Amino acid sequence: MTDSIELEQHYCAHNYAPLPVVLVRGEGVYVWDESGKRYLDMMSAYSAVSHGHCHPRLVRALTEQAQRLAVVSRAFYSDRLAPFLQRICALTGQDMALPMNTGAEAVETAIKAARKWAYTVKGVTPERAEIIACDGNFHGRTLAIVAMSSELQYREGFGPFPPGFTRIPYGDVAALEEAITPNTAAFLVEPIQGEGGIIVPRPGYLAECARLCKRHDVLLICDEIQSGLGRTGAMLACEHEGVKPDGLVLGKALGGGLLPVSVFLARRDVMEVFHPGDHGSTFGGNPLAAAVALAALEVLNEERLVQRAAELGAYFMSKLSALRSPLVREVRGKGLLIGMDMDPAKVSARAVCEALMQRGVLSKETHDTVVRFAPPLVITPEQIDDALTQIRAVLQDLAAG
Ligand code: IF1
Repeated sequence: MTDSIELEQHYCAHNYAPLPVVLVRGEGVYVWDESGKRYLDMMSAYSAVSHGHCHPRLVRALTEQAQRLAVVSRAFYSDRLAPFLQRICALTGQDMALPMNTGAEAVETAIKAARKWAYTVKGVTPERAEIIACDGNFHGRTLAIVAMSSELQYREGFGPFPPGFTRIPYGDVAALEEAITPNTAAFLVEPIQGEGGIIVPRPGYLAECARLCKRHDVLLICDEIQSGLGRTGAMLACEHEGVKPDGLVLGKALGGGLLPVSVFLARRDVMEVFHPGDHGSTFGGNPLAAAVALAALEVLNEERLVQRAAELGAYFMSKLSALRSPLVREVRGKGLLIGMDMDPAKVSARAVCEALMQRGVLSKETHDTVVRFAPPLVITPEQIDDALTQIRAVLQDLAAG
């Protein structure tokens, strides 16, 4: 075992079980370990590195801004925040934005906005607002967010949880209709569930939910922290359904793979429930994050990363399906958010990931059976072919073994 692994195991909380590889450098779709071995990154840090590792244009934006002005708090204006928020509102069709740092912080912001909108605009009885979420959701790790989780491990030992959350089966419109009450403030949903195992709902699901929410004056809030910013082959996954939500949460790739940037976006009447002093964050909207996020949005456009995700994702999924491995139950996903669901009676996703690591491909299992393939959107067809060569070999070896 290397010193780095021993040291990290000694000093770092064991809240993850990392694969036994110590990464020291990243460039584009590749990362290198301390022995100099190169790996093709099929994880992109859970879709935070859609632009590729250390994208030169983004590193330049980071370093130039860091030498000018980095963090001033929002006690003052800066010349960087408005251009970023203007661009992200134009790209998403939302009226206003509230900048935060991590995805969970932006989701918490959405929860607070929905509740305050319910009390002050919709007229819900004070302290009685309800937010509906889905089984298999993942929206972050804070106590209010984990209060919505159906994953026992995310909840065990962390109660008591704040009230006001209802959960329904994912993909079930009738269950949503059933769950809505006069106190319902919002329906919070991932257009495609990431941690839940790359679950793509049937076509029409999100659009029907949007119509239902409109009919009952319930805010539809889409968590696109993982599915957004081109990952599924559209700027936002909800665009595949022609849906414009009342609220939207973005994060991960918004920071260009360099630093945490997230944002809650919404209709003006929703965002205007926030008055000075209601909510905030030391680093939220700092000039450094805003400069990098604006550059990340520009690179997304200039390098046609959304179109690449659509074209290369379709190519990758068709080739994965064509492997016809007896170990694979299903290949599913959208764009370059792909899950290969393994038959647990035959092999674990962890074993596949460990074998892929030996062959220079880095991925991570989600929910025991699913191997996630979510490479940086800058990946080339040749690099996908290289990955497929290794994936095919691993599946053949494991099937033979
Ligand atoms: C972990 C995966 C999990 C997210 C969606 C909000 C957040 C996330 C749709 C919170 C974060 C990360 C967190 C990380 C593992 C990873 C993840 F789906 F991407 F694989 F857990 F579900 N909404 N997802 O995916 O954003 O606060 O982390 O910036 O916690 O283990 P964050």
